[in-house]
Amino acid sequence: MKKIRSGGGWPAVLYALRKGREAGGFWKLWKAMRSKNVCKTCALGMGGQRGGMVNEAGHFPEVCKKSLQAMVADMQGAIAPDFWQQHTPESLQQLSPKELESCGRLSQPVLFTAEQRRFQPISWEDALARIVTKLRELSAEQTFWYFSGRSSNEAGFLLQMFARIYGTNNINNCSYYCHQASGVGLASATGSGTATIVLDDLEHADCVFVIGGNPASNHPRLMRTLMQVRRRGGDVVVINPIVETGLVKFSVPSDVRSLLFGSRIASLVVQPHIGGDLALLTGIAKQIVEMDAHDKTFLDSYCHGWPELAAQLKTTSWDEIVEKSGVDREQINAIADRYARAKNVVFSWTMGITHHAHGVQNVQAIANLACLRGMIGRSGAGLMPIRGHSNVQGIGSVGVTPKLKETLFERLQNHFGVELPTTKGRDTMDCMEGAASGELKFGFCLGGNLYGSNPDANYAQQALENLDMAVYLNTTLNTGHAFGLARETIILPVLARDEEPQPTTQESMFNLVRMSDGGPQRLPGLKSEVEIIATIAQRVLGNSDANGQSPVDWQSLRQTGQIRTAIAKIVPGFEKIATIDSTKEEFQIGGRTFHEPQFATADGRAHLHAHRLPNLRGTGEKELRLMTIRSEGQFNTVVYENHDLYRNVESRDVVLIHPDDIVRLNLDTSKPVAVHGPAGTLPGVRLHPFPEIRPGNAAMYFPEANVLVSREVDPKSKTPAFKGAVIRLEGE
Ligand SMILES: Nc1nc2c(c(=O)[nH]1)N[C@H]1C(S)=C(S)[C@@H](COP(=O)(O)OP(=O)(O)OC[C@H]3O[C@@H](n4cnc5c(=O)[nH]c(N)nc54)[C@H](O)[C@@H]3O)O[C@H]1N2
Ligand SMILES: Nc1nc2c(c(=O)[nH]1)N[C@H]1C(S)=C(S)[C@@H](COP(=O)(O)OP(=O)(O)OC[C@H]3O[C@@H](n4cnc5c(=O)[nH]c(N)nc54)[C@H](O)[C@@H]3O)O[C@H]1N2
Ligand SMILES: [Mo]
Repeated sequence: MKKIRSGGGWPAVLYALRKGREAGGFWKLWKAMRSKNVCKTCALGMGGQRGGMVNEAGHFPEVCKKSLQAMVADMQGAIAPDFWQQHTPESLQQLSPKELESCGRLSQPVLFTAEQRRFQPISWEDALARIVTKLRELSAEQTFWYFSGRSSNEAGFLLQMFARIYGTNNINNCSYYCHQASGVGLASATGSGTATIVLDDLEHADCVFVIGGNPASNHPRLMRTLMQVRRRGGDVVVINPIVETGLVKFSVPSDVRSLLFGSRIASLVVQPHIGGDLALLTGIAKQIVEMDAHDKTFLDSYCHGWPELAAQLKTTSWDEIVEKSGVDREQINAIADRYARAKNVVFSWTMGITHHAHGVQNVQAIANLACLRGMIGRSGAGLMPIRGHSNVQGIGSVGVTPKLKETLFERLQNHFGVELPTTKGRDTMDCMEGAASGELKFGFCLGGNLYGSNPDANYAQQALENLDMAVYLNTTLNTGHAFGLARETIILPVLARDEEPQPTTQESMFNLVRMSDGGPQRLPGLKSEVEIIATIAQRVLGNSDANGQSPVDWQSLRQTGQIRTAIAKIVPGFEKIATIDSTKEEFQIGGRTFHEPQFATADGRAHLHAHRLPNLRGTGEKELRLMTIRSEGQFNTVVYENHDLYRNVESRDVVLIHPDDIVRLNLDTSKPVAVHGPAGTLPGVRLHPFPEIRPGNAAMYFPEANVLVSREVDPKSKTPAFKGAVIRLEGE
């Protein structure tokens, strides 16, 4: 394989043409990509009413490989009718995530039973009747409801509302395995759990921190913005245990100069140890104060907790900071110098920050750092968690959380005249544990791959197998359909958002609510998520107009416009969604973007948090710290390509390890190793010498490496430590 020296560029352009062929013609794909629907992949916010491939600042064309991949996957033909005769769950288990995805679109409901041990197609009527019967049989507290962030606000709102009226708060979304630590950390600092800025602020920044993420591969459309920061003479500071090729140099396909010559992205790359960020961020803060570069007026006037933080920074020694971060004083000073001289600073971060047992503290430390120089609560500066799924933020906003915010709870009760449960509700890991213990008997998954996204894959399999019934609403097959099989498992095929008969809405990571028009159905036999949910709800709870059993008119809630009317009245900040059908006006949710130093906390101030530094893990003689990461050619548990283009890795059964560690651990690169992790062992793993990673640390691909990762979660956010595992390698 030819070594890649920059991200993006011609390979990305050629890829688009190739994908066009797969989709049955470039123009067909182009038309699909340009339709007025929100992009299906990440939450950076493309598409909607401004047209496909247009970003929130109106820039066109904005496109990336994975949005093409996702589109082409949805344009596949249906799974062949004889597929279910040919495949047993055991044979599906032999297929890779890539092969499963390539089987085609799910196009008819199928049922698996433990007695028959195979799937068989069933009618919609039969599928829905089985689900309804089971829900009537069980008590609500025996059920849980998992949502991925691909569904619409309307489907999310409707399903959580049904589950609550049915009687449970066991409602959660993939955010618990993703940005939950950002939500919890930000809410504790600013009073709102989302980004404090809009895209335009980023366009005015002269320094952007990219911490614990690889946007070149996972949010490539951010790269144009980062390129422009450099062109304006600003700094991009990258904090990552890996020197990611695409963050060093990137060719932005939609910019001629960049496409031809490539653009330098990072002005400084600093490599902490995995889990070393809290120490590093503390070190930068300490240095800023020692330089007297902090904004005392801002701290005194607009922050709470400065004296405590100042004291903590003072008493935390430089030795401890350097040892626990793995970054020396000179490098810490180099970051602090850049921070101190910048006028408008944006801090961005992703999973390298949240996937830790101290993820919330990591996020709070970033917020501390921003507050230290008054880089929050004004234009051009602020905090930006770079979200994953295209609508993961919206799903959370409209109530897909175990406990509802008080206003939402009260308004939902009053609007529909219902009484909702006041129980605590279970987060995602708690649901897995409830399934394993037998307390939970039924799981309903609106999209996603609950099995594949879990740590401790063997445990996840056993937990799901222990359920009486699992219901999966999906577009394509994934590993969850092979390994996450309850005694009775029903897969329901759904329409993707650009095939929906009615408009739906999504929320971007910049708090902008956008509308997708939907579009023609590509395959017969599929139903919209909203239709399925409304049907089940109506049959389980009864309809208000039919027999008066339920105060809710589920029949009318098949109309997404009716759901929006309810959302407008119930969800604070969403008032404008009521008229979006006629106005087509996409809008910013109020009370989240802070351009004034007036925060959504009880006292109106930003809250600072003082932390003790956690011990660095994996410092034993034979140990390595492991992060489980994604490649550019996958979208979460869906693998489109086996090679990792930017890291020059050809297959996924590898551990990325520094050559110094190969010597230190006395390993032989020609032989496979067994990787021992806290939850299990993975045999037959090949060593991939990788000088770009900080020695002492290793990387493997998610989801294949999930058997190794333990169920340890951050106590505050309940997010698993997907990046904080300690492993040992053993020659085979
Ligand atoms: N192509 C593609 N795009 C995607 C996705 C995808 O699967 N594929 N998934 C989407 C989703 S849901 C999400 S959440 C995002 C995820 O986007 P990212 O967070 O960028 O993805 P990961 O691969 O989990 O993150 C790994 C990055 O964090 C670094 N890292 C790991 N541990 C640490 C640490 O302790 N400290 C620091 N500073 N860095 C660390 C790794 O070296 C790597 O560069 O991407 C979204 N976009
Ligand atoms: N070890 C390790 N584990 C991780 C991570 C990690 O970095 N390391 N990352 C975590 C993160 S950040 C996340 S977000 C989770 C991902 O967790 P999930 O969101 O649960 O998983 P995905 O792989 O994104 O889900 C893919 C499936 O969604 C379905 N789908 C696609 N579009 C639609 C649609 O429009 N409607 C419906 N109903 N279904 C649709 C397809 O059938 C596809 O198979 O995994 C987490 N797990
Ligand atoms: Mo995510």
